[in-house]
Amino acid sequence: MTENPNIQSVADVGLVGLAVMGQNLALNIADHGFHVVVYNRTTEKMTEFIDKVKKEEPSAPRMSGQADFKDFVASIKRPRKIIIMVQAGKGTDAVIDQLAAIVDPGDVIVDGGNAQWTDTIRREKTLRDKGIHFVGSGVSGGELGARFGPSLMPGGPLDAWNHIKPIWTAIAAKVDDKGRPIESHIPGQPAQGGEPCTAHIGSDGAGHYVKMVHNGIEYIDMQLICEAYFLMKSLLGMEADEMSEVFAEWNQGVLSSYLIEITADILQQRDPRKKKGFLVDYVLDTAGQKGTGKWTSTSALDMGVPANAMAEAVFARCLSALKDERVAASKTLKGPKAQKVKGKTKLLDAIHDALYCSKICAYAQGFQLMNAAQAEYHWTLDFGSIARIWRGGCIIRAAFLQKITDAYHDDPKLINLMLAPYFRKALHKGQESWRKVVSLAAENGVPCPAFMSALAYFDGYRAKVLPANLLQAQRDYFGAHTFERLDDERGRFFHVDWPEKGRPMIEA
Ligand code: NBP
Repeated sequence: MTENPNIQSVADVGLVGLAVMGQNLALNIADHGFHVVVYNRTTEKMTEFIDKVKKEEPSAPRMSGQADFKDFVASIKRPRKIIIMVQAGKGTDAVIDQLAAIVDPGDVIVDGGNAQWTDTIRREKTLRDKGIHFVGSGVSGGELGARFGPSLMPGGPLDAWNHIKPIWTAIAAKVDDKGRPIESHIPGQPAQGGEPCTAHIGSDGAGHYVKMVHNGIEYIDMQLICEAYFLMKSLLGMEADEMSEVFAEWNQGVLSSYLIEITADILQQRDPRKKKGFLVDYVLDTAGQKGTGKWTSTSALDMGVPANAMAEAVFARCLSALKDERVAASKTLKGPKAQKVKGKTKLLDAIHDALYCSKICAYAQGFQLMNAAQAEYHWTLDFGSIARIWRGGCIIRAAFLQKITDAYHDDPKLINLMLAPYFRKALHKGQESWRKVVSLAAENGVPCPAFMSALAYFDGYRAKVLPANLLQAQRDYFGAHTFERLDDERGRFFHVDWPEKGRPMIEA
């Protein structure tokens, strides 16, 4: 690259993409003492950002902007470290192509967007062939996480990780020795000490895969909380502020998590427009989605992993989006009318247990999926470490994750989280209530698909016998797909000519 002689290579790191995530990540990096140079395709956004930083941010001396792409690259110290925070997909490819044409072998490009892991595998290989390091790093925690400490899931060559490790460990969320987040939301005064919520996940697309599963778990975690809320509302007639208190109380126990905390907060907010009632009761009941939940479920289907509850959470959003159809159907498709249930405290405790048991199943599915993916893509994933870096910064941060870390620490070859003694005990203790809640919901016509599929997963996983004998017989009947026999060794396949249309059965 022909460099502009007026540009000095002073920046420790460069960042491309100044929408909400890029701006916040740049500020977080500068807060930690690194000099960041930023670039954005639309130059005005960059100049506006730099002007604002100069006026308001304590880290301003460590932030600069460049309008010209070559000057931007030239202003970074070698080996260059360049973070991309642009729209996933075509936007990321466009920036990588621009960078690949001018950076040098040994430089490190980091994609912090929500890339699909297969794209990351492709990009890593293309850049490796040119001698350029590529890291696909999951960044979780939304805009606040990016600003004050996200959970970071980097994948790629170990060499590349070692280059970005000082920055990544500095800017990541921190947890104390009990796994509790240490937070500071004061610009220029980041949280001190603690264990950083980042670790090298594995080669090429491993980081983005794990981030995708994080989002899949986020979908089901949210759906389960919404079902608990809906049961309280439908079967106990509770008002939002009363439910807020229940969630706040649950946040002190085994369910303690960011999502339960924000639920308690949301439910107590009054409507700012009407000045009466609660805001949540005015929010239209249709949920959007950006695709990572769908990717997780598609990946589970591709690999034959029974992540039914995770998929259910995606379908629940799809069903919610059919608002007009649902309103019309509500007038013609009849079902039971939800009856108010007596024994409020007892039912609330049962909903709590149903939520906890379903959550265990959801996480079991997420980890089962990552286990299948590591075999498929030749990664070596450390599940204890993954749970550890999700304890702070990210949307699914929860006290619960420490128990997952402990479970994999005790048994690194654990094949399903439900089998770990701690979780097995919790499932045994909570299942009676869980079943009661699910049957009450069914009897009263209250939809709670995630509670139900999680329970079906639990019962299916622990079933010595399933009706798949009949299913396989059906397959052999119409398609000669063969079957194995209970009274013969595994791997021997049989076919019979079934007595279709009166023919006698012939063992083939
Ligand atoms: P967006 O995903 O909305 O992307 C906007 C940025 O991409 C702008 O800087 C825009 O530049 C740039 N861009 C686009 Br669009 N096409 C480009 C191209 N062809 N070449 C160069 N730049 C291009 O921003 P975001 O919400 O900050 O998210 C950034 C990344 O982080 C995404 O991959 C997202 O999925 C991921 N992520 C987001 C969140 C979140 O909570 N928002 C959380 C975790 C991860 P312009 O100004 O010139 O249009």
